[in-house]
Amino acid sequence: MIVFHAEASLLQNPPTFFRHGRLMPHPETAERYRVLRAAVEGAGHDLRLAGDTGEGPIRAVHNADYVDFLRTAWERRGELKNIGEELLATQFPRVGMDARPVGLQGQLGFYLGDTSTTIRQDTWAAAYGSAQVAVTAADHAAVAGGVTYALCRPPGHHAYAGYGSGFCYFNNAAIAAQRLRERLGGPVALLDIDVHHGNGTQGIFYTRADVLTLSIHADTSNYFPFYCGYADETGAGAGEGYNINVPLPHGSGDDVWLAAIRDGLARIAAFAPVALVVSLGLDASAEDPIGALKVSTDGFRQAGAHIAAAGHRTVLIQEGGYLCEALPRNLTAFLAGMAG
Ligand code: Q9C
Ligand code: ZN
Repeated sequence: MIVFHAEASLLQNPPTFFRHGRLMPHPETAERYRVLRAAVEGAGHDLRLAGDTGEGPIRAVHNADYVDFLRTAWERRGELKNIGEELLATQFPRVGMDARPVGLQGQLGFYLGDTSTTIRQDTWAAAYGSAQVAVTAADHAAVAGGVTYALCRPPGHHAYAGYGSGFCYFNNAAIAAQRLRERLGGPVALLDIDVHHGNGTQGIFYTRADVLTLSIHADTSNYFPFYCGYADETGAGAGEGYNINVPLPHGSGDDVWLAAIRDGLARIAAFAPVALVVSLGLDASAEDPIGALKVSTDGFRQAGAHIAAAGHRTVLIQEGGYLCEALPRNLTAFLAGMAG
């Protein structure tokens, strides 16, 4: 399988984040890229560096003011006193607080949704490079068809049009889906099997009927992203009926997860898309350090086989999945399942 990647994924390596009253190791590290890349190299896949298509494909999904903020925030750090290695929001707007402040501290809360998603020296370079991996994979798939894997890092599916959150800055899967939509002219489906609800992706396409979004995830009533991910979120306006959420009970294993994937693929087949984008989180693993489901390595292999059997032109976008012994073998098992 052709695998696109970018060395920029080695940048922006947050050591810690503040949690439960202490500094904890940050799960979303550059080491994830090294481990996932070594896994696909070891499995004999065809690795290629992503190209650079500029900011156009990013701006097709994200608001211009958010893109500009992300590019310039670190350079603006002199606006704040005594700044350390990262810029972190201290206030977040609530519903009804809609004004965009001019100063950097207020904008950090305006453009970043939580305290685990910060701005560091190389955040822009890493997020931009990750998005280019998604665009390159989509462009390849638009021409060649088949299955392409985009080894994106940092991940993307918690990023909305106007702000980042959940370790995500640019929504790589949404960028790929929009690119395929433009290049192929037909409807595109997005299947998100990361253990976390794909809330950013849902938000980006919520009022659109031309991109079907379907997320299978651990129930969010006591799990990130908490405030959405429920089955009654079905889309709005022209998009009514084109967003599907499948929350699963925590601790669910292969049977429940694979049944949800099979049902999801049936819904997607009925939509008849010209391309499928898969938000491929590997954090549904039983061994994932921040996961909530119990999917096995063979479960990932079967998931790949089911998705391949659906027969769509497919772009796989790497999302979450955190360092543990099973992480590299779950990726190679999924890709082996896709390859048949
Ligand atoms: N103990 C993705 O998988 N909560 N994002 C962190 C850590 C945020 C996950 C809690 C989880 C975001 C792409
Ligand atoms: Zn996740």
